Amino acid sequence: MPFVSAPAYTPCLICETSNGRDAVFCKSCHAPMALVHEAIAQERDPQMVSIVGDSNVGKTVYLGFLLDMLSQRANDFEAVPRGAYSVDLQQVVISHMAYRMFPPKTPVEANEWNWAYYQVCKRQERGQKWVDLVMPDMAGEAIAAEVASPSTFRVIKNLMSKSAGLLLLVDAAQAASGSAQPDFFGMKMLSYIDSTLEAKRSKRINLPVAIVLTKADYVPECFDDPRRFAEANLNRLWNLCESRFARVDFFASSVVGSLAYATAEDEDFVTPVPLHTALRGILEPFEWIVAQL
Ligand SMILES: Nc1nc2c(ncn2[C@@H]2O[C@H](COP(=O)(O)OP(=O)(O)OP(=O)(O)O)[C@@H](O)[C@H]2O)c(=O)[nH]1
Ligand SMILES: [Mg+2]
Ligand SMILES: [Zn+2]
Repeated sequence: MPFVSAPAYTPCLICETSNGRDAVFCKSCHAPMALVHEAIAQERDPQMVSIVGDSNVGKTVYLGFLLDMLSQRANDFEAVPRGAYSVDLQQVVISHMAYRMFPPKTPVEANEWNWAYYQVCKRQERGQKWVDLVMPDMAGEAIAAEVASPSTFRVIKNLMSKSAGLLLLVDAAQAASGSAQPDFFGMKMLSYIDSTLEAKRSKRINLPVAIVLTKADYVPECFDDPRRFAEANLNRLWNLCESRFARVDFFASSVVGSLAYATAEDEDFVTPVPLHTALRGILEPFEWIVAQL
């Protein structure tokens, strides 16, 4: 790779395409080039943890609160954002929720996604464990398009092949209501990962996958036993996990304590209004992933 060491060019952290030194986004995959500059300053290869799931499962909300909890040093974690852009997502989510609104839907264009680059430290009895994490907030529609026909969104493919851990978000409320959509989406996602990683048929995939059942406030029994809930309501996904993935665990999460519903006379839809924030099960799946790294 002749360009890599040439000072006028920098390789993208995600897809390794050479970009001009002043490029803001990678010309090939639209990942922010600021990630590269942060990574160079760290002198350590960052690890990617990807948050995937269908549109509207709650990825933006989950990731925003996760980053916020980390920066408030929850559970002996300490997190340092690298670059001001890393704080944007957290800020969008927290400021919307303070006004009792959910944040807007993530745009499908990759250059409009928020990326967070955090140095995260878990204090343990035997010293500290630092991990450099890169977490993009991808749009569910883009993920669905990529899964349906691989390489539509190259950034997603590159991220998946480089991820050290995966958080797969699944809408528990939708699954509990009898819809098969979450189950099928989860299956498609994992079979996409399976083929992207090109693991041998005979061997199970080692990538740690945390399956997060979101909106569990609608289905409280989810918190009691997320595994049992998944086995009963997401049986196809459950079976695929058992046969192809060596490290999987199930978690339930929710960000709201109570909801109200609002509508206007000239509107034919109902908007959920988060009356107060009550975080449950946000940190646990992340903690599990960090322990697996
Ligand atoms: N009851 C409840 N609703 C939630 C929760 N989290 C998210 N929601 C609802 O789910 C909607 C979608 O959440 P987002 O985080 O924007 O979903 P997303 O996965 O980022 O969706 P895309 O950006 O389209 O991919 C929100 O507007 C809320 O109505 C939760 O913990 N409990
Ligand atoms: Mg989103
Ligand atoms: Zn790139």
